[in-house]
Amino acid sequence: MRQVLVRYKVKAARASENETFVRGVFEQLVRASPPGLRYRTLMLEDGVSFVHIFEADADGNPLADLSAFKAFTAEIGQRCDEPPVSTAFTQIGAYGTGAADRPRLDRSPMVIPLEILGIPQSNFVRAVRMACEEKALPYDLKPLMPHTPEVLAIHPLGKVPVLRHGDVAIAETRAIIGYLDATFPQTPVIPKAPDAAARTEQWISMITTSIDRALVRDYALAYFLPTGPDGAPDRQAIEAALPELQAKIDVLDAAVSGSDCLVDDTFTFADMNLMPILHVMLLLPESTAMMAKAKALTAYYERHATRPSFRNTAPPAN
Ligand SMILES: N[C@@H](CCC(=O)N[C@@H](CS)C(=O)NCC(=O)O)C(=O)O
Repeated sequence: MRQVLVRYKVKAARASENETFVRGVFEQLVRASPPGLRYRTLMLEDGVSFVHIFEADADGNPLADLSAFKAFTAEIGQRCDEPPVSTAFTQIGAYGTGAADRPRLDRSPMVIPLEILGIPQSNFVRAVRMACEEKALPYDLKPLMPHTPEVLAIHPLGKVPVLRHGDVAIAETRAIIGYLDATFPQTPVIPKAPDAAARTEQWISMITTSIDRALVRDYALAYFLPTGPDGAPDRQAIEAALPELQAKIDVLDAAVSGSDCLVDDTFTFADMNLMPILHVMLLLPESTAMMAKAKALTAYYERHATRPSFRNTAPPAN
């Protein structure tokens, strides 16, 4: 039998983040149910000292295979004022520990289902779904059109996506992403380092405003929501959109010509915001021709289109 006690003290500002990571481990443990393991985590009354008590019947560590445990341990050193110290121990006696050993999951944000409301064809809905996939967060998709009553109950302008998480309801893609990263800190989709965070925000802002407008609203929607005679696309609107379409594709091509992602080599929410838009561009003739000439942007798209988060969120074809 292996019995180990681990103690450490986290920075006050990171205590709730640490608690969320720990809750994530217990949530996954309940589902995985590895045999021969008894494991408890205690937070001391100072709110920053943690003690983990680990007992395994066999050698090895059944926690090591859990993605939630990997996420918990990945940056623990950076969260700590006093780093983890492990001590082996021998149990002399125990009484009535069974019920107390059971994790209390009722307050865990992981056990409250995440619901994304919005049609899967929406590039913004897909971006939020990609973030959930990258963060390994299970979610339910409710494929609602904009302006339906359930959407309007959350977004006063009726736009999708909106998010429901228990009593919490949030509108606007960037606000949803902020909530997800704060509530589930594993695999942040907005980097923590100030410089990388700011450059990610810079791209999110540009994509959500100017780039989405030029590529999706003014160009692609002229095809998908046609307003021309006999339900045909409005050719005049399409022609009028082409100069800005080309200008924005040029900007994006330059942005990824020297790096793997929009922000250095880290796949952030800026990329998750952009990839669904590029997918739409490759469905339409003028933008497909422009993409073919934008070599760096095409290579960027092809590189990231293989990611499970992108493949698992493909909208239905039609
Ligand atoms: N600023 C919003 C934009 C979302 C948006 O434009 N969604 C589209 C679907 S891709 C929509 O709901 N359109 C309906 C409308 O604008 O009334 C966000 O970032 O979430």
